Amino acid sequence: MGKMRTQSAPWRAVAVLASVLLVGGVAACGNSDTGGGGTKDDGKITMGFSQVGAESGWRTANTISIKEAATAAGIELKFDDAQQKQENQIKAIRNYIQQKVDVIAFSPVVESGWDTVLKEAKDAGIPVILTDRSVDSADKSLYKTFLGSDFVKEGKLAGEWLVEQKKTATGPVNIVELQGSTGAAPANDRKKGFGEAIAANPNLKVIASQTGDFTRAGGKQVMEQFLKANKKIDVLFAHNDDMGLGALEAITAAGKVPGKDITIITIDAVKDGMQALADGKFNFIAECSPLLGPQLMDLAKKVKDGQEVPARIETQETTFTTEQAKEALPNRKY
Ligand code: GYE
Repeated sequence: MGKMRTQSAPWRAVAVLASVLLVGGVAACGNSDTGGGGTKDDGKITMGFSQVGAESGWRTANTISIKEAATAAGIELKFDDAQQKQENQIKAIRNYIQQKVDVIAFSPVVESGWDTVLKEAKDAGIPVILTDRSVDSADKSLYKTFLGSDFVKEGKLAGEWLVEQKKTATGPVNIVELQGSTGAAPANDRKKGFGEAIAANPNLKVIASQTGDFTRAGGKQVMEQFLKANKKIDVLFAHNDDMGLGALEAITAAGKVPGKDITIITIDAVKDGMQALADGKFNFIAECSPLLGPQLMDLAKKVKDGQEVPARIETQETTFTTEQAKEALPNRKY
């Protein structure tokens, strides 16, 4: 998984040949203003990447992975941080189209509202790769592939663990949920997967569910409200580690012991989250890997060459208990 290809001489020759063919194709679409078409003919790939923001430890690790992988693959990366705003992402994508980059890749902050700009990229002959998060566009020809996690599965794994933990519970188990950013695929899907899994035990009830925007500050603030409004909270399900980490402060400030008085389940498994799990403050984490850079660069090369790529590439992931976190922590990369 995620093998990087170096620019060996035969590879470069293939790339040059492919790009010559591709330039011909693009020029034929009437997309040429300098005779060079929508792509450069030097065999070098330029990628325009629009990142969601810098809201979490996951995102930081993802950005580093993408930048490092681009350098290692010899791909010129144009990078834009959208500060969690769709309008900024659309602006960045339009800039990349104007600049005639070879490939556009992005992690859509929300699922809806991309058809127009994706169509503009398609009309300009620039392939688009979705990474990390997907879009809800009905027209699948608007992008080449989606590389990322199965967020429904992550929510399900979190819920299934809880069902097993609480299988002997005789009374109601009150759950509060910290959702990710409103409208984001991982927020929608993790909520869905978790909800479906806990339906197996009628004692498990989500009594409050609100967005904490995937940030520590958001997690802390919303958890404070949850604690004020609800006397009995047995479980916190946070859609990412950062919100769970923020909630720890609110829980401690309220005089409760995280991991004991309140069972805490999160998603991501970044180092700080894994440390909280190893310390017994969190109880379970479903992993979501941010190390998508190498696979993304590999895909960019293939797409630029006009090779067929699978429409969906799923990231391999696991889950962690406290014992497993203690074991995994020393070698954790992010
Ligand atoms: O879980 C969260 C981040 O899209 C998978 O975004 C990503 C999510 C990740 O802010 O921490």
